[in-house]
Amino acid sequence: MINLYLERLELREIELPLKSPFETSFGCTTQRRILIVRIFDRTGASGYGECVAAEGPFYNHETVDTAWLITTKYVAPLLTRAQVKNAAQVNAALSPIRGNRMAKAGVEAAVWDLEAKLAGRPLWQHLGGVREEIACGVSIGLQETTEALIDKVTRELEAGYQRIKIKIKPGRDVQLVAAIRSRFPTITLSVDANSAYSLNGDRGVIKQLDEYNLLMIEQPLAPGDLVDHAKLQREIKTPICLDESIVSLADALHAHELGSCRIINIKLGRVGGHTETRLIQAYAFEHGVPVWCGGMLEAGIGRAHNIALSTLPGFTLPGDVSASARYWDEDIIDPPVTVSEKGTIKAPTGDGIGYEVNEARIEALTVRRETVRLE
Ligand code: OSB
Ligand code: MG
Repeated sequence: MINLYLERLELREIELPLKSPFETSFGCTTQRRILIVRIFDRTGASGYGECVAAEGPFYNHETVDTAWLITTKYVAPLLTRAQVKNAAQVNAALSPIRGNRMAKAGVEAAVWDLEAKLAGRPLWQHLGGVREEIACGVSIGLQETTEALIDKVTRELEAGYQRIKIKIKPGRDVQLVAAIRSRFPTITLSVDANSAYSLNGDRGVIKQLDEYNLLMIEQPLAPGDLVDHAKLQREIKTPICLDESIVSLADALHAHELGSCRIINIKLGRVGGHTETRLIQAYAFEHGVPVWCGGMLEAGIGRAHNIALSTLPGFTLPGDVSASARYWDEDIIDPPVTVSEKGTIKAPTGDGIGYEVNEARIEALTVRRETVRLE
């Protein structure tokens, strides 16, 4: 393979309003602030990444502003010093930085896109993907009323999505699931609590949820509570899926050995990039733990990276990666991501992320920019 010579990193913040507010147990998002990373090599070729840090430190500790600082002040200098020659070296080059995995992942992903483009093949193939089509589900936020929720579920099922996930929080959980189940007794349904419950305080509610034939209960307890998740998993038949708790291969290994979950949600940003994603999926695959790709309300570049990684062998469950039109009036890639009637997305055939990045639209949406040299 040809060597990479990275020349500069260009960071931008764009503002993109969501079509409708997205509410979880930790808060409500109406407008996204999104960091776009573009990395150029000496020949002028470039690759794109999207940093999935949110506006506030509520899903995890990172934010758009911390990711900006970490990227320009620490990630770029480490990358410069390491003189990486290929994308697989970026993860190790950035390992001196603790945490801040979303900041690292935005940059790492851009290098992977660049490398795949230089190699002249789709990123999904470059990463070792094995399927040309990925299975899609949707994540539906908390709604004003139960009727509004049922309406949304109905529409997403009509669109063909293979799995419905709803957000829950204490006080808005069992009755929502019961309402959906009485209307749709057999659909593939799961819930995501984003760490809103505690083992001792909420055992009763979780045991009630256990009676609704859910595909999984995602992240019921706090991110650090692998031991409590293991206790809970022994008490319920529904598989626990961990999201926030798993930020590395080591976490996946510990969670599996403790019995803290039976399913893992992998997010590119949360785990720090494509290299860590591949390590986690390979470990999970070897140990019979299904994985799926989560979402962070990404614009098109992040969505394209999610599509690519979802083609890896372990990704056997429908993910949260869905159509651009569910989020945005107009995405920042061409064509936008679309979903077939059977609830699938076709992996693109073009080089790298495989979607054209709409540079004019990004320019028009940019509110902040900075360029850092990498040589
Ligand atoms: O926990 O999966 C989550 C969105 C923001 C933060 C955390 C989560 C989510 C989602 C939405 O569930 C997934 C998506 O549609 O992008
Ligand atoms: Mg989640």
